[in-house]
Amino acid sequence: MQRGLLTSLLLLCLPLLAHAGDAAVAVIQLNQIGYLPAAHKLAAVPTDADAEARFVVEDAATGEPAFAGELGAAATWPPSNQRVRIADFSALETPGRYRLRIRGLPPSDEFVVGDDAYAALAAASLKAFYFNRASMALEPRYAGRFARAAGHPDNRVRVHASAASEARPEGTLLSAPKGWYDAGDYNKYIVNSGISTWTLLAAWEAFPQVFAAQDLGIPEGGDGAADLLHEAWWNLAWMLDMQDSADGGVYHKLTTLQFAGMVMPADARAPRYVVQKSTAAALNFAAVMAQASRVYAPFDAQFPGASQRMLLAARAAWAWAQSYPQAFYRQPADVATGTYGDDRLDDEFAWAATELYIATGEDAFHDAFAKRRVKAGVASWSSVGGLAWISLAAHRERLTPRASRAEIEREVESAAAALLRQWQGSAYRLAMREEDFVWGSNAMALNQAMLLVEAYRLNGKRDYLDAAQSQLDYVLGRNPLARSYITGFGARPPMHVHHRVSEADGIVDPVPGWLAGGPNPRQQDAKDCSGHPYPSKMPALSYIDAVCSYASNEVAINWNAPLVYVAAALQALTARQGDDP
Ligand code: G3I
Ligand code: 9MR
Repeated sequence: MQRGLLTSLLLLCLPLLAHAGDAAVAVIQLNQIGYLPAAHKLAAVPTDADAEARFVVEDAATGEPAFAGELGAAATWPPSNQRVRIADFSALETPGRYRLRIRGLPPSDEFVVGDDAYAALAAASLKAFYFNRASMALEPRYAGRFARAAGHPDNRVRVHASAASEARPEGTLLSAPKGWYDAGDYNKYIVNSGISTWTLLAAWEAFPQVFAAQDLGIPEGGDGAADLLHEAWWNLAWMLDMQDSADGGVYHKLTTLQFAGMVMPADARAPRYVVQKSTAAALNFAAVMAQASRVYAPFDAQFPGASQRMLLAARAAWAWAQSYPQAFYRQPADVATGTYGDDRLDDEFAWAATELYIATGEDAFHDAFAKRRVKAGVASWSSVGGLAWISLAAHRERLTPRASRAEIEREVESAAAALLRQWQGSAYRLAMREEDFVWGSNAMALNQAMLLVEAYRLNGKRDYLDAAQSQLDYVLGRNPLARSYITGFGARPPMHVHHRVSEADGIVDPVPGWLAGGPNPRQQDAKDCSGHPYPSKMPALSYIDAVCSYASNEVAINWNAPLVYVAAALQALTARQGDDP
C-alpha cells in the first residue's frame, strides 16, 4: 500500500519534472507483465535518482533475493532527454513472481517469469478485433461485461457522388456489412483494413501453433480452423463487398460524412456511404485477398469457396489498378472522416504483385514487383513495401527460380540490422529514435519488432530476438512514463483511450487488449484537449491518457495487429531457445 502510494506520487510528479527538463524520475521501469524464462530481461533506471549501482531481484511473496547484479553505465536517450542505466537480469530463468529493488528507490512493479507469459496478451490483443466488430451484437457469453447491441448493419449503404458509376449512380444502395471498426471511430477503411488483416494472417502463417491453441471465446470456431482465421474472415467478408463486381475497382472507405459523437455503435445512426474507388484501395485489397486465398486454401470445409473467390477478387482488383494507376484518394468536400491518403503507390504495387506471385507462382507478378524496386523496412499503413519482403522471406523455399533467395535474405536482414544497431546504441535499449514518434508511435515500435523477428527467423541470431523483446517491453512499461500502453495489462494501463465504445459504455475499464497510439510530439489534437495539456513536447513524453487525445491515445486495428504478431512471436520463439528458429 505504502509502496503503491509512493510510486503514485512519484508518477504524478513525473510530467512536471519532464516538462521542466529535469532528467530524472525515480521509478524503475520494466515490462509490467513479465518475461518468458529464456527471454532477455532488462529494466531501465533513471539515474539522477540517487541510486546505488547494485540491484536485486527478489521473490515478490517472500522477499528472498533471487538474483543480484550491477547497473550499466548511464547514458542519455534523446527522445526523452533523460539519463538512464540498464539493469540486465536475463540470467534469472526460474519461473516465479518478482520485483526489482535498488536502494534509494521504490521497488519496481511486480512481474512474472513464466512459460506462458504472453499467452493472455496474444489472446486479448486478438480478441480486441472481435470487440470492434460492426453489424453484430456482442453477446454476454462471448463479450462478458463488454456485451453490447449491434451497430451499423451496413446493408443499405449509399454510393457517394465520388463513387458513382454508370451501373451504380449516386445514391444507389449497396450491402457491405461486417468488418471491424477502424479504431476509436466507427468507419471502415480498406487501406487500413489491408495491413491489419495481412498482419494477423502473417502471424498465423508464422506461428500457427500459438493460434491453434487459442480459444478466444468468439461465436465461431472449434471446427479445426483457428479462431484467428474466423476473426479475420469477419473482415475479409466485408472487404469482398467493397469491390464493384462490374469493374474490379474497390471503394476507398465505408463511412459517415462526419465522425460520430462519443456514443455506442447502436446509437450512431447517421447514413453511411461508400466513397471513391482508389488505386490504393484496389492494391491493398488485391494484396490481402491474394494472401488470404493461400492461407484459407486448406480450410475449404470451414470456408467453402472462399479461397478461390478471394484469388479471383485479387486478380480483378489488380487489373483495375493497372487501368487506373493514379486514382489517388481525394477527400470529397462533404466528407470529414479519416483519409488514409497516399500518393506514393510503388510500395502498394510491389506488395500486391508479391502476394499474387506467391499465390499463383506466375513470374509476371514477380517482374511487376521487381520493377518497383522497393526496399525492405518498417511497415505502416502508408508504407507497405516491407510486407512484400516479409512474405517473400516466409515463402522463400517455395518460390519460382525467378526470385533470388539470397537477395530476399540479404534485404530483410540488412533492414533489420539497421534497427539492431539502433537498439544496441540506445540508452534505453530501444530501436526507437526521435523521428519514430509519429501518430501511432507504439505501433511503430511493434512494427520494428516484427522486422527484427523476421530477421531472427532467417538468421537465428539471438540479438534480433532480444531487440524485439525490448520493443515489447517498451509498450508494457520500460518507457520514461513508466506505463503500460495496453488496456487491461500491466500495473498502470491506459484508462481513457479515444475509443467510442470504451467511452460510451458506462464501464470504468476500457475494452481490454487495445494498444494506445502512444507519444506523438505533433500533438494534432491539442486544440481539442485544452482541459488536458500535454506534459511535455519531448517525443517520448508527449502523451496524455485522456479521451480527447486522438493523436496520442486512440486505438486502431493496424496498431493492434503487430501487437498480436509480436506477442505470439515471442511466445513461440523464446520458448524454443536453443532450437533452430
Ligand atoms: O506526410 C507526412 C510525412 O511526410 C512525414 O514524414 C510524417 C512525419 O510525422 O508526417 C506525415 O504525415 C502524417 C501522416 O499521418 C502519415 O504518417 C501526418 O502528420 C499525420 O497527421 C497522419 O496521421 C494519421 C491520422 O489518421 C490523421 O490523418 C495517422 O497516420 C493515422 O493512423 C490516423 O488514422 C486514423 C483514421 O484517419 C481514422 N480512424 C482512426 C485512425 C487512428 O487515429
Ligand atoms: O474521433 C476522431 C478520431 O477517430 C480520428 O482519428 C481523429 C483524426 O481524424 O479525429 C477524431 O475526431 C475529432 C475531429 O478530427 C476533430 N474534432 C474532434 C473530434 C474528436 O472528438
